[in-house]
Amino acid sequence: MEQTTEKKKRILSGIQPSGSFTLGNYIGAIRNWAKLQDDFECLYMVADLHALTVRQVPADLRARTKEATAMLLAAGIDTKESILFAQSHVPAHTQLNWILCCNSQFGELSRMTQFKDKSAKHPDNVNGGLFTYPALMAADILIYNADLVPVGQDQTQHLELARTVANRFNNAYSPTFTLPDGYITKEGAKIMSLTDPTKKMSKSDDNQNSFILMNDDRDTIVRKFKRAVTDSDGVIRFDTENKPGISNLMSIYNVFTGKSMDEIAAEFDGRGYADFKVAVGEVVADALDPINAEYEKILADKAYIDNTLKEGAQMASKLANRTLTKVYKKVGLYQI
Ligand code: AQP
Repeated sequence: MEQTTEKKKRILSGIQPSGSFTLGNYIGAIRNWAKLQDDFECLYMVADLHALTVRQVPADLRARTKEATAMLLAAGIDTKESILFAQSHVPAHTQLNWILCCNSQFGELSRMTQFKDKSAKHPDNVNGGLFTYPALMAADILIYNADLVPVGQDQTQHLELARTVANRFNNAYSPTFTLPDGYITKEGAKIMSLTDPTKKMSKSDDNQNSFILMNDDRDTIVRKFKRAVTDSDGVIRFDTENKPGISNLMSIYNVFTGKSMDEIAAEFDGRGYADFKVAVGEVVADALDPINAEYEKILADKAYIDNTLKEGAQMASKLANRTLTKVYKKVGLYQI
């Protein structure tokens, strides 16, 4: 009997160890990563090199790379199914980055809104890495010939650039890179800051109350939600334009309970914001508590973490070096 084995599509995604992971990172990325493992061939990367585009305290960056790995494992990344590695452990990324920099145009890189935003946020450190970040991101994706890249809205411009550069390279030399598509997950809602619900919740925010960390304890989680900035009309209704704070809390509650916005509005009808905020805090803590317990166990086992990263880097390098060798040959670098 003829057997048809359809090859799984390959996914690449990364997260910067630029701070401890927030609830935004969990809802928008990590939670989905675990689910994608069944249907796709997944490569997940702790993007330590990308984190360097903003000044980092070396000891903190080192510690956070280890913590990030432990958290990803605790949140369900299974190394029997997926490849988990640190970006700097696979040198082919930076090697391909150079080739792609030489195939990216100054004008294209100048148009990237993240470059403009981060330059404005760190005017004293508008470095070359920040400018060429999208070329490194393109290298991260193209080196594995990833078919799909789960991205938030903030990353679609970078993904488009990766496609442009891949296409340019394929036309200039010969077909080499797969053109990656964005993979938008249904539940990848953008979670907003608790202190300014018009801004994205970000791990590098200076205000500790603006975010929930995945490893915050229950009391901290509930306290932060109690303080969340909302509005004064006292009605629980989903309206991102006029009620961004309440709508953000409703989105979070929806993710963990599966209840629709109408059901949430009905559940808290006439009960006031205080009750609702505590309820949101409780469902978030219920979801994060078991992950945290696992995280603490894994974090205590340095050998396990190091071994995971080592094996991940070996497997990723094998795939990445294959692409890099082809690329080096095609652009005319002398082979010995
Ligand atoms: N608030 C958010 N809501 C939904 N998804 C989010 N992501 C980040 N914040 C939210 C998703 O998390 C993944 C990893 O992000 P990253 O580490 O590459 O950097 P980022 O998007 O810049 O995340 P942060 O937390 O805002 O980091 P900093 O403060 O260092 O810039 C991505 O898939 C992202 O969409």
